[in-house]
Amino acid sequence: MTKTAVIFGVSGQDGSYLSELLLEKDYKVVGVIRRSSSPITSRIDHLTSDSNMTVVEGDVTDLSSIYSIIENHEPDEIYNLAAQSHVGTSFSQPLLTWDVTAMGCLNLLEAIVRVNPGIRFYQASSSEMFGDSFSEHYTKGKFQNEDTPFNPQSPYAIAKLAAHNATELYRKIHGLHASSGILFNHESERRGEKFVTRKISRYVADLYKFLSDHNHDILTGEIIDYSSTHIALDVSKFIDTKASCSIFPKLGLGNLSACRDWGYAKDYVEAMWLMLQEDNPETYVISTGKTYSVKDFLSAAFQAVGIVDYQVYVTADLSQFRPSEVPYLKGDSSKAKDRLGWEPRTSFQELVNIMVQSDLERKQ
Ligand code: NAP
Ligand code: G4F
Repeated sequence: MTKTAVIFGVSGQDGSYLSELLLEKDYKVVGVIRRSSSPITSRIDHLTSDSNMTVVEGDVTDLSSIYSIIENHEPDEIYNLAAQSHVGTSFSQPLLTWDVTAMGCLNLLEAIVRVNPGIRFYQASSSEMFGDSFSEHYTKGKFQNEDTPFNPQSPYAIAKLAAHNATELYRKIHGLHASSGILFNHESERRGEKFVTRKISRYVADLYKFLSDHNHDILTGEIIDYSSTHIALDVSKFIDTKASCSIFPKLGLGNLSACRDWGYAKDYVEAMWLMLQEDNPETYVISTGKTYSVKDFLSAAFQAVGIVDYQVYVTADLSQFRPSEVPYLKGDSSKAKDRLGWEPRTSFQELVNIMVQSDLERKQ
């Protein structure tokens, strides 16, 4: 029988990949978007002609809209991906972050209990909840897993932790099939432009385009034909670094030392779906098990277009440093591997290349 899934947060990075996955699996997908004065569906526009895809307006802070959606569409599964998901922004907008990211989840759980407790529920929890805690003291390994204590370091993480706790509590006290995925950072060519990886991949593509367009002025050595731009092209030997970085605006970044466990979003939405297919609801860490610094990402992204000395293009932007930081994330997703058969498929280098390549194509 055809299943129906409602996705809150369908217009975001993960919402778009999850919609694709569920449509491939012959689900009817009901995607919930917020009312907006301008279009916000660019990530899902390619799906809206599918007869199994419906887009409706709603908001997780508005319980009446949640009731209507559940009553009208009678979903088998609800995925809560809706959030104010930018950690930096949560310091300047803590109350909004709380309302959407914490209360939004509670609203959904309450609606499920009252309308149909049989609906399976996925909560998008976050490795950000671990904050500055890792399990070295507990397991002698510098990684986080389902047993690592949480020590949130931002209003966003506090809100996510409240939602995570509520999901586990409603599982216990109401017997809901409510699962929580503690997902580590996952990126893609659809990543929001304010997150550090996308900020870097876009900059690299813009810089590359600039260097190509201005080859007569700032490139030294042989003038080359950039019309067949591809990622392996080594531009480094053609660049007069001094000249180009004095003309092209630098990339302003905050803390470059933070380490993140970066995976590919397309791999991660599969784990969300797998959790809801299990007989029992659970909490799972989803990660690659490898960690890289922001500096490593910078270096890899610039090298993808053949630029070795990324440092000359980067400058400190004080506004990007956070009042408190999560210094180190590295997840252990053995539980997901054992129980769900889930493993990441995309390496760090592949991820960087996918993102830079996509931004280069967008620029051509
Ligand atoms: P994203 O691109 O920022 O998407 C968030 C989605 O939530 C957007 O569709 C947004 O709509 C929607 N939204 C915001 N406020 C809403 C409201 N009041 N009512 C309904 N929808 C609302 O985030 P993502 O990267 O896809 O992540 C998906 C979820 O996983 C988020 O909850 C995020 O916190 C969590 N998470 C992400 C990562 C990661 O590395 N990507 C890791 C762990 C957890 P608009 O388009 O209108 O803004
Ligand atoms: O890309 P970010 O903003 O991601 P962050 O803070 O790790 O949060 C993301 O991952 C979480 C999972 O752990 C999600 F729950 C959350 O929704 C979001 O998707 O920052 C990554 C690191 C941070 O340490 C930040 O301080 O990069 C550092 N950074 C340095 N310069 C910067 C910048 N971050 C941003 N956004 N912009 C900068 O210019």
